[in-house]
Amino acid sequence: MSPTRRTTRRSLARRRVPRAAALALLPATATACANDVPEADWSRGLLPDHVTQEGGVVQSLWNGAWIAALATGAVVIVLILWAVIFHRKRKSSAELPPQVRYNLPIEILYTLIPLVMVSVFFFFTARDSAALAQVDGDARVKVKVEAFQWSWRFTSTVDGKALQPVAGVPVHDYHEGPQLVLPVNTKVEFDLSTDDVIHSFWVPEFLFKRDVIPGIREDNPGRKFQINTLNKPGVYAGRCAELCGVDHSRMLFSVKLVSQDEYNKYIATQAGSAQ
Ligand SMILES: [Cu+2]
Repeated sequence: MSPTRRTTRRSLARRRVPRAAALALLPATATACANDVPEADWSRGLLPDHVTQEGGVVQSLWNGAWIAALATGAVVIVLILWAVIFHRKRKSSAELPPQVRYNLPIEILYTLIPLVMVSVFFFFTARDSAALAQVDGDARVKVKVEAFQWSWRFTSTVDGKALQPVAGVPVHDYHEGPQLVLPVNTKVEFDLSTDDVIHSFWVPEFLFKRDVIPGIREDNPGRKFQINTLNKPGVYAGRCAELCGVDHSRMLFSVKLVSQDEYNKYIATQAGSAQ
């Protein structure tokens, strides 16, 4: 290579490397800028930090699934490389390596191993799904969630007394949407309903979402779910996760977790206007 060509290449690389680096950083910075996207963290497998006990169940299922998937992937890659390296056709001879078609023990083995793996995945998924779908009915706070095109109405009932409903309009920022105030360290039951189209109730920090489907009767267990809030006060973004029309993306709300004391003060201000 001539010295001039080498310099051109080097300067080209000098120009391209920072550009590539900037491009690689783009997803990270984009995440940091968007104000309603929870901070991603590799230690949690990119899930947001959960604020409910149930979120902990999802997080551990997620971690377990990744560990199992990566372990499976590693074993498969090692087996492929082993076959490719040690059992390839040699250039020196025209003969094929020994063929193992219709080898019954091997076929039984590679039927049984995936069966066992799928059973293990199924067991943990079914166990955790059942736990997440569990509704005891004795929650201190019960929230009636009504989804509509394109916002939400939240009506909390605390110790049997209904508070004034909180309803919103389509907004660009979740801080401006309707706000559901909930106490920390409390069991909360949700009842989801809608009169128009399918929506989906999603608070990323709950690590949970549930479709809100019109025409589902009140006694259908699919309408309800419960959470146990952790002691993590803060304001968390919520959104509709089912494309439901032109202002779907503006169907934003927030959940504010407050201390028990603060919640009791909040109830006092809301109770007077309750119906
Ligand atoms: Cu919607």
